[in-house]
Amino acid sequence: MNNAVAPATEGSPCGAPTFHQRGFTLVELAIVMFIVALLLGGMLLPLSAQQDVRSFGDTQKLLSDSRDALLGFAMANDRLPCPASSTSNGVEDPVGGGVCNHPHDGFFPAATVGLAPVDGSGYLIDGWGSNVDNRVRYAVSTANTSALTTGSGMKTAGITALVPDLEICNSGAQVRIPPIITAPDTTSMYCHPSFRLAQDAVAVIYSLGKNGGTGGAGTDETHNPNPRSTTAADRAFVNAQQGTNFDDQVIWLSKGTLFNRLVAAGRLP
Ligand SMILES: [Ca+2]
Ligand SMILES: [Ca+2]
Repeated sequence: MNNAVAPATEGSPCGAPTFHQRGFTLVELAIVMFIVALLLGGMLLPLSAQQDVRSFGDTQKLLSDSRDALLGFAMANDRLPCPASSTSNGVEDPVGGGVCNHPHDGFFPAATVGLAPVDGSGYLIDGWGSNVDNRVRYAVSTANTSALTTGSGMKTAGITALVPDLEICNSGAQVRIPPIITAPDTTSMYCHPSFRLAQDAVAVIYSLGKNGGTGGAGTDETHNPNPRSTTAADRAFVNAQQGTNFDDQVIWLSKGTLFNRLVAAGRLP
């Protein structure tokens, strides 16, 4: 007679295998949630930063396209367009050019030049949003009694006599008041020569950047006309290092580039 008995399996009176089945403890749940929170936080920050990079890049490309559009307009019309005013719906002011009503504190004339994307009022908007603070700004030189914005004005003045006068400083602290200003001239601000990026620009195109709705009154941004600027509009603009106090995106059209294209197109001299 075989009296051998199969060894009992632990916890299984009838011999079937079982597993320990229990839920997570509160401590374990807390640890898991903590790790998930860390992972989500780590993902959200880069996503926000990625959006900023995209907006910055979109705006840079838009500004570059705007400069190309100015060149195209100049070749077709023998002049640059005047900036749009805050009420002209993206159309240059005045229509037809000549002496601009807002040479240093206007908007890119998207409707006149034919460039998009525009907001509901016809203004070109940057990559940071679609409200009024995202409208692309544009300034043009008034040199040679507005020859640059007057039909055939450049040809009449002569290429060697044209002296476009918009200045770009790399620091707002270096925008200077000339020793002598002939009243009522309010457009003679200039850059200290050691802090000057350009002094012969014919046009400046810029975005107020990510802080367009809140910034603009700092040492650097206040020199680029904006809703919170505390300085009068003038011919000097600032393109400082990108950072917490300056996020405007500024490009300009040099006289060399403009004249080169006009000569190549047979419009000058
Ligand atoms: Ca800004
Ligand atoms: Ca200025």
